[in-house]
Order: sequence, then C-alpha cells, then structure tokens
Amino acid sequence: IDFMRNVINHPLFDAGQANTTFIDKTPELFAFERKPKTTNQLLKYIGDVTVNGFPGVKQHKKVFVPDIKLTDTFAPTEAINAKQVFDDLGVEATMKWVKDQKEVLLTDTSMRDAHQSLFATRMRTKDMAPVIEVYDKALPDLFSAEVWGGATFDVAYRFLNEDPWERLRYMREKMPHTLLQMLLRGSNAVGYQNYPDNVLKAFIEKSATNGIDVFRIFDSLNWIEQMEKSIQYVRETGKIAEGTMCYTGDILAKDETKYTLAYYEKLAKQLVDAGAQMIGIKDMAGLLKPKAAYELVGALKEKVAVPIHLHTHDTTGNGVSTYVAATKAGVDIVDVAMSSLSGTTSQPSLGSFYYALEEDPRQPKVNIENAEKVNRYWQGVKPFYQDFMNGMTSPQTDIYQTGMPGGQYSNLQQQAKALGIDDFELVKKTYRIVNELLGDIIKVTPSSKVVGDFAIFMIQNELTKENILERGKTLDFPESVVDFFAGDLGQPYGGFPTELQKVVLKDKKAITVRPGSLAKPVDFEKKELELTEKIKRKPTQEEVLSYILYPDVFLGYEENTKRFGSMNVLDTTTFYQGMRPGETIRVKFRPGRSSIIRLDSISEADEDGNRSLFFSVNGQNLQIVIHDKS
Ligand code: 3PY
Ligand code: ZN
Repeated sequence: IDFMRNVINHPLFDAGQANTTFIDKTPELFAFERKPKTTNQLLKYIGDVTVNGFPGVKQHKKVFVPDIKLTDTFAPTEAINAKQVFDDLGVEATMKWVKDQKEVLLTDTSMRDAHQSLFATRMRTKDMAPVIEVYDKALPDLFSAEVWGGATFDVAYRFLNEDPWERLRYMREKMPHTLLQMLLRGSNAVGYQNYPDNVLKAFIEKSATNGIDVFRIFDSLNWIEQMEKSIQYVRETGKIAEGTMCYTGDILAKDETKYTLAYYEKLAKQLVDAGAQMIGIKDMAGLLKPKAAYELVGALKEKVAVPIHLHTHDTTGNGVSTYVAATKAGVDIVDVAMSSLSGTTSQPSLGSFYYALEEDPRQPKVNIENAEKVNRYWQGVKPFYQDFMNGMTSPQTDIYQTGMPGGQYSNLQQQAKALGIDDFELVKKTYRIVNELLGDIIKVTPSSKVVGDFAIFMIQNELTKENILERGKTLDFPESVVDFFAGDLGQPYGGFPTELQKVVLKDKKAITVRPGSLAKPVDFEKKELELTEKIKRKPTQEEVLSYILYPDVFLGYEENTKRFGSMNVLDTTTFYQGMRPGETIRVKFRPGRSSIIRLDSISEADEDGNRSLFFSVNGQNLQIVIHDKS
C-alpha cells in the first residue's frame, strides 16, 4: 500500500512518464517507513528487549533522558557552497572551487566516523533526524558531511533494525544542499572481504543514485590496484572520487625506511594517475604528528594538482595541532566532528579547530553559533549510547608505538577479555611484535583485524618471535591471518615475509594478483530470484546488493522487520533497554496518532520459561508472552 501510494504520488507517474524502468530507476518509491503495523508488534519488541535485553547493553537501572529536541530555527543563507557548485557545474569546477577557497574547508563526520569510533556505530537515524532536518541551513559552509559507509551499513541492519539505504535516501531528501560523503573500503565496499568487480560497480552506482556525492576510497594495504576499479566506477557515475592513502609509521622518524615521505608522494601520484579527483590522507590511528602533517601536506600540494583532504582521529590527543599545521601547509579540507562527538577515538572538535585558527586568514567559515546549537543537541543525545562507549576518556599516546587504529582499540580489548586475556598491555606489546613479523603493514579495516587476531593467537598459544616458525608448523592459524597470507586482501607494500607465509599457509597457494580479477561475476538475476524465494516478495535492487554483501545479516533484518515492523517510532532508551514495570512511554505512530503505553507488571517465568507482560495501551489492557532466554 505504501509502495503504491509512493508510485501514484510520484511526479513522473503524475506526468504520465513512468515507463517500464521507472520502478527500477526510482529508488525513492521504496522510501516508505516500515512502521509497526500493529501495537502488538511494537509491544512484542518492547517485551523482548525488556525480558532478554539488547546485545551489549547492561540491564542497569534505566536512565531517563528528557526528550531532546532541536527547537532552534535557522535562516537559509544565500552563500554559494560546494554542493551548489557540484550540482550546477560538476566535479572539475568543484575541485577548482575548493582550491580557490582562502579558508580551510570542513567535513563533518558526526553522523559516520564519530559515532562509529565513539559508540560502536550504534547511532539511530531517529536521533540524527532533528539535525539532518536543519543541517543545510545551520551549516551551509561545510564542504561535506560524511554520513554513510564504513561500518554504518552492516550495523544498521545487524543491530538497529534499520535499512541503511532508507537512511541515505532520507538524508539526501532532507539535506539537498550539502555534499554527502561515504567511506568505501575499495574492493571490500562496505564489507570485510573482496567482492567481484560487478558487485562493486553496482554498489557504487546505487550509492550514487541514492545520494552519495563524495566517495572516499581506501585500501587496507594502500595497494593501488585494489583502488583503481572503485575510482573508475565512481568516475563513471559523475560523482567525486577521493583516492585515499592510509597513513602509518612516522615520516619524521630517522629509522623509518618504509613509510617515508617519498612513499606517500609516489602513492598520491599513482592515485591521481588512476583517476582520483582528490587525495585523502587517512590517519586512522592519530599517528600524524603536527610537523609531519606540515611536511606531508606541503609536499603533496607541490606534487599533485588535486585538493588534499585530511582525516585524523584524536586518539593520541594532538588532532587540532595536526590540523593547524596542515592548514599552514595549505591543506584544502579537514575532517572534524561536533564537539560533543569529538575527541579520543573520534575526530578533533569542529569548535576547537575553529577557535584554534582565530584571526588566521584560513580560519574555516562556520556559523559558530549555529554549530553550538547543533552541538548542544548532540550533547543531549549522547547519554542514550552510554552502554556502547569505549571508556577511553584521555589521549592514548602509546598508540604512537602500536599504531593501532582508534576504532580497533576498544574492540580488541573486548575481544581479548572475552577470551580471558585481561592484560591489555600484553596484547598491545604482542600487536607490535605481530606487525614486525608481518613486515610492518598498514593497519586499518580489515588488515588491522589480521594483526589483532594474530596477536591474540600468539598469546593463546604462547608463541614468540623466536619460536613461531618452528611451532607454527603444527598450528592452524586464524582464518583472517590465513586469508591475508593467501593474498585475499591484496599485496602488502614490500611483499609478504615468505618463511612465515609458508608456515601459515601450509599447502594452501597464495595469489599475487588482484583478488577481484579472479572472482567470478555475480549473477544478479539469479541472486534476485534466490532472495525473492527467501523473503517471499520482490526485493529492490538495493536489497539484492545488501543480500550479496551480507546474506545472513540481511535475512536476519528482514525477519525482524516482519516480526516487529520498524522500530523508528520508539525512543532510543526504550529501543535499547525496554521498559521497567510502572513506566509509561508515549509513542507517536504518525502525526496525530500517538499511544500511551504503560508496562504494569511482568510475571515470573512459567515452567516453559515464558513470562507475561501486562501492558495498558491508551487505558486498554494487553498481555504479551515472551520467552525468557536466560
Ligand atoms: C572503516 O573502514 O569503517 C573505517 O572507519 C576505517 O578507518
Ligand atoms: Zn576514520
């Protein structure tokens, strides 16, 4: 019904121009909200989280956070911005416009990397919506907003019961005057493994038609061959291809022989030759010290003609200084997050950076009062996500030694703990040893996982640098480590350590070519039929792609939506923590239709382990039975 309503209301349909490809080429037709169809569906969800909890959330006393609203209104501005230049004049003109700006430009990562790095990517679209609605007016001077890609794609399906494509379409609709940016893991797209070229191409095309303007493309080993296809496919869509170098090591260190300034200069040139229209420097661990940033950006500005876009994480605490130094060297754009979503494993703060450049001719153009208002909203939202915070409250300067990306730090801590390894110092020390054993590789998703898994494996098996070649012969290494040595992630700069490779792979053969060049193209029609069969309805092309990328995760999401409908009517504390007896919530199903839901009591579990939850909905009693899994 929702779909038909969208078709009938679509302007092309209205104008009689809806031909046979209309449905396939008009993704917004599917942009209906999957609201819970019945109150019962919603109560089942609430009942389930109340009784069984939500993965990763402690069932502590429920924190009540007042309903946060962004009540300020923002005046539209007349200023020409990056999105307008892009829409009117295209990529070349936009790149020229970027380079012509006197002020350093900003990308706001609050809705992607910031919450990915601070609270495990768990931010719901519902909590972003008030900001999304005002963004264009409040912050028109941003170069872009990074809002999609990286881990947001699978986390949306896996944990938030949300369709990431719907999120993107919503953002596109509500933020028509802001460039929307995504993080693309090269041939791994938004996954952790290589996908065939035709999947990559289709994924990029759909990301572009659903709203992405800027694609930041990286490879976890900085292997140019793994990025070339993505750059080419993005260029074919007419969108912006930002070729990215992951920064590791220290170009200032006297003993740095691998990741030197010359290495990055050469890589930047290769990226431009491959078609990159901008160069991204991705400092995922916060290793780029201010002086190094000054030298690196200065050198790149001389060597390549395209704009330079710098991304760092504040894990080591020097983020703003690094950006100031890069600004002095002529960097075109830097990535920041709104203050309350900034710092430690996230990006440096937009506000701090703005004030750090007070009186400087390159101080970024920002309506700082508006930024503060938006920031106050985020500050209010943050406590909803306390259960997912990584606990890091201060700079971790030891990362200058381990080179561990911010996002991995807390994950690895959890992974180690779950396996009974409480000594994180030992994990960090072993991580460094593994990095040495691997020949000092770039560490970022997914290569960072290889190093982490390997380090834990070394501890569990009491392996050392000295005994690994001998003892390793009789051990089965973790899957991620085997895949790495088999060449499934690509070729590391400087090659594989061959002796260790033999020990890990045993009889398995390694490849030396781009994995995508060997992968058989996916038959989309076959996949669509297979999915139709499984979900008993015709999927959209976006859904077919999601199914190819994450089959089980997508099917799990589909099953949940069938059971519960969409959860976006539910406030975030209830979504993650359920209700407590005696609590009342108000749920707005649609404008003018809300329900007052009260949980009166919960029974003890019966002999089958079922509990009854007694609700009253608008004064009417309803009983829901939930199986207690504990
Ligand atoms: C991702 O791949 O999700 C990252 O943010 C890597 O830094
Ligand atoms: Zn990042």
